[in-house]
Amino acid sequence: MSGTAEAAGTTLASAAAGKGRYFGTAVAASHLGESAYVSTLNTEFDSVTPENEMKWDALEGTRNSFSFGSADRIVSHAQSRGMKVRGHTLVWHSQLPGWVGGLGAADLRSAMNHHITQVMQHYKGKIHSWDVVNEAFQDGGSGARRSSPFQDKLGNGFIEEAFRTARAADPGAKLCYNDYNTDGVNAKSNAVYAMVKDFKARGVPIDCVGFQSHFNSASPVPGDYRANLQRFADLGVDVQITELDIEGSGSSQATSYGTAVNACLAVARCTGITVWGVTDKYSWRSGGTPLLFDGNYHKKPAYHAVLSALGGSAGGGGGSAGCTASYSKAEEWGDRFNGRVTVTAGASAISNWTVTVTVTPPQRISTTWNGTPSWNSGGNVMTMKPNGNGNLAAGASTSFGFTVMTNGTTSAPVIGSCTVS
Ligand code: 9MR
Repeated sequence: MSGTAEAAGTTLASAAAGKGRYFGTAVAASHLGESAYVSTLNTEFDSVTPENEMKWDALEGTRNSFSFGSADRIVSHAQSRGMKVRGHTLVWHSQLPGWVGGLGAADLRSAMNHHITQVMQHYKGKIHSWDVVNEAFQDGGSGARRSSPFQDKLGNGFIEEAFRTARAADPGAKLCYNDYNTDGVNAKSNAVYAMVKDFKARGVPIDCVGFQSHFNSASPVPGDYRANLQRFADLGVDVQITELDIEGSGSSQATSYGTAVNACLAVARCTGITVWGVTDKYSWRSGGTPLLFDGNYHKKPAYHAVLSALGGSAGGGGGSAGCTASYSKAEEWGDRFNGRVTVTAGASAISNWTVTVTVTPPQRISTTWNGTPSWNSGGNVMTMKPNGNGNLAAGASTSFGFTVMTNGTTSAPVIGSCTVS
């Protein structure tokens, strides 16, 4: 099918494809003339989400006058490269032109349905999933709907109506509800869960739920992220990570990214991951350097952690990290399994290295060999260094091993990127 380099899982998209998932990014039409941006996009990703170009204000700033130019540029770029497109977003309280808020209820209803129909028919057959309704719930503990022209004038039923209109407009597109702060189990995600459950029970057309997954130190990857994705999947919808970014740097950012990717991989109906931009320099919160490529399009430790979690590998070249770490499972018994991490030096010799291994509690690492471990206070993150000297010639490899007591949880460990120290 694809070339040998791709088949080996040397890019995010090819590694994710090996796991039956897509790996996408938000894209801005204004950067499609920048060659480093485009080559990173084309090499690493197989799905795109227009970051702003399909929002209501961009497409229908004036009533019934549609401007598809910028969004079309993204869609045709994607189509020419065989990438999927996520549509974002049809009905949202933000980036909504002023004229919409000025309408009375009956007029607003017809404007909403007209907008959905016109936009979806324009892109019919070209969008794999649409965020039909975005961010309709309030933050905090109330579980209430967020105030918006749609909510305030049409009531709760606007969401259902939007999904029914969307199904009629493009029956081939998956229809998603998308939100943030719904990544773990909490009052807001409980409210979305109740809505999806009700939609499924009553036959309201919904196919997927998007979890935006904007994380930082105040809002880290939740411990019950996987469990939350799974409970939605169990309602009979696909789940997608739609806007992933994690503020931070270095190995802690890398570990968080690995955890997020592993959560998706552990849920059979988690069909793909989209990160919210290609490079830190164009991120909506660039100060937090939340993405996988730095401002010079160099791969960050977070990139290597994602690639490794997806089962891919940068190969012997090592990239900018100086060394790479790859994981394989070895022996397995009823209550435990052995893991092996192979550390490979990059283009230059190295004399020391560090790799983190994170297991999912209640898993515990009981034994290690061929390395010197240290532990975080929770006992689930092991930092491994070489025994004695860590000299490795350019391209040379060594490996260490460990035994994971599953305590009922079989998830694979998350291997942080290899750092030369
Ligand atoms: O990344 C988008 C940024 O360029 C826009 O200025 C902003 C305007 O609201 O929207 C950002 O994208 C948002 C997305 O559409 C919905 N979820 C939250 C995203 C980050 O704010």
